[in-house]
Amino acid sequence: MSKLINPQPDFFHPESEQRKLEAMPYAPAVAQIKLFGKYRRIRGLIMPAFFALAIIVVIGILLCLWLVQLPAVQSFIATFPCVRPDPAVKPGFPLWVRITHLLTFIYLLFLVRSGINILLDHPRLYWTLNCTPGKEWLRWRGDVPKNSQWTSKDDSVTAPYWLGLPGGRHTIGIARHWHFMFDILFILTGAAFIILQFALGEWQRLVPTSWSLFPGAVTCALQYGSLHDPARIYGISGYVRFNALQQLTYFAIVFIVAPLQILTGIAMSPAFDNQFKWYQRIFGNRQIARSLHFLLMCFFILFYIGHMILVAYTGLLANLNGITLNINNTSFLGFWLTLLAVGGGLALTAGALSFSWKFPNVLQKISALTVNPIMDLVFDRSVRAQYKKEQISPYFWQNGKLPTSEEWKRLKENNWQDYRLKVSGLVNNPVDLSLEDIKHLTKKQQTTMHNCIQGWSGIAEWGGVPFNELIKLVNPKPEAHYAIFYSYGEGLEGGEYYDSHTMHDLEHDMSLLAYEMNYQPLNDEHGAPLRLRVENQLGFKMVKWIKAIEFVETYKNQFEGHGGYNEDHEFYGYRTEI
Ligand SMILES: Nc1nc2c(c(=O)[nH]1)N[C@H]1C(S)=C(S)[C@@H](COP(=O)(O)O)O[C@H]1N2
Ligand SMILES: [Mo]
Repeated sequence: MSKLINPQPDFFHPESEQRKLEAMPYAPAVAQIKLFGKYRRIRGLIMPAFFALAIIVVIGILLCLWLVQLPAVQSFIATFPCVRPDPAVKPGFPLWVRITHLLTFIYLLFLVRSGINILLDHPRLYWTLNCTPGKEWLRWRGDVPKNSQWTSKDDSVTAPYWLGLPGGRHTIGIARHWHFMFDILFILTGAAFIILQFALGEWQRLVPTSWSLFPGAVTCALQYGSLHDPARIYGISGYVRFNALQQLTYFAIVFIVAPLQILTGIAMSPAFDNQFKWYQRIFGNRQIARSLHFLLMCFFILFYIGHMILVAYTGLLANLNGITLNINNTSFLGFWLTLLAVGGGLALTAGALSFSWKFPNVLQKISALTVNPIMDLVFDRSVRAQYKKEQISPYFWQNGKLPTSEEWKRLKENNWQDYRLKVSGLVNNPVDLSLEDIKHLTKKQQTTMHNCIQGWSGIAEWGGVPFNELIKLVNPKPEAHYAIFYSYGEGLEGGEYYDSHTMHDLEHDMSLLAYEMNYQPLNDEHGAPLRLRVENQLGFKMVKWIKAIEFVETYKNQFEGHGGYNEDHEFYGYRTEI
């Protein structure tokens, strides 16, 4: 098991911001939204927004009070009641409803907390496919300094412990394990809920069966807005059946918002997008899907707040007794049970957080055993998509620390004349290739989308030698199952950067050793003189500044044994190309 790296809080810890400041030009951590073409600090907008909301609420209430006494509105209310009895709806909340309700709440705690971590790893949201700084509509970092080596990892913001899962340190690996595991539970539980609803003939409580629900919901809004409780007016509480507004809202949450959240989540998957290029276009592109995924999360949070306010307003104790124990009285039992559930849910996420930092490798393994097989069923991870020259991104984020070794600098000074790519290990014909040798091999060019695990993507043209050519040249032995790529560059926490790939991925005709990007020789930031392109994989597996390649039977005895630098240090999954 790899040793635990000290968490390095930075969001609320100016010291490590200071560290970044010393290291390079500074993009400050500050939440901003683009309004009328200019970035504005969210903090400065909170008070105005709060006052605006308060004014809207007051005006809304006055408006409703005025409206409900108009004769025309009164006849509308009489024609379209907020709630009417329906013998098809059985009163009360059966056990399976109460259990799925509770579980979904707990899942959402995990999903929101880990989702915030994932979001903040690339703390910028776009409406465009190109992730060009300055084009974000929402961001938690300032401008990217021009002509600097500000990398996407420098750009990541660390969520505090109380907020992120796991807060306290930049590590999207652990956050993804939690997020994906709970995605699966969320989907399974949601599916069970929907199936049970129909199988047990209880769907009438939720699924609208009449258009009159819509005007009925307007009546409910007028009644709530004029500070009346429809349950009292009609003598039918939510325990017996939902009113029109409740029914439409809950229906939308279960049948529209939650599925949309799942669909936008899937649209962010590079593997899925490679396989079904049409799919991300449903939402526009994967960055729009990412923005929508975030907005839907905000919607869930706002819904939860509104839901709790109304639960309290319409009879807190009775409501909580209904949804916890399926009893319709005003004892305090349901209230305590609800506090227990909320506290318990938060305690579970806190436990998960501490587990993450104590046993990151156990989590990595659990995720590999649960998430991977399911993803294998759903995704064909081997498909790669090509793009057109016109689609090349004007801005392509850089990631990883530029090599600082004397050796790399010396080679660069001499224009790579002395560069030798050492290819060794389980091969019949080990070779040392100069850059010229490599350029004399077959050249292949392709335009593809690079997807960094952190959330950004970029389209670029890559030119280089198909990896198959190298395989032909060195003739690997049958027991060679992986190739390890060593870099001149160091990882974020020091030590050699490396990663490994399966022969299967490397044998694909779009796997390249690239020496060209966008029709130019590879520049320093993007991996000079030689980098890897394995187009069905995420960015972190595309080792830059390649020093040597070794064919091996297993990666398990290399470094920490998880197959790559980020797998070792940030606990990424091994085959995580979803
Ligand atoms: N040697 C080395 N290679 C690396 C990295 C690194 O830190 N060191 N970062 C990886 C990550 S996380 C990404 S997203 C891509 C970024 O490639 P780019 O800088 O050309 O965008 O490089 C990958 N290759
Ligand atoms: Mo990355």
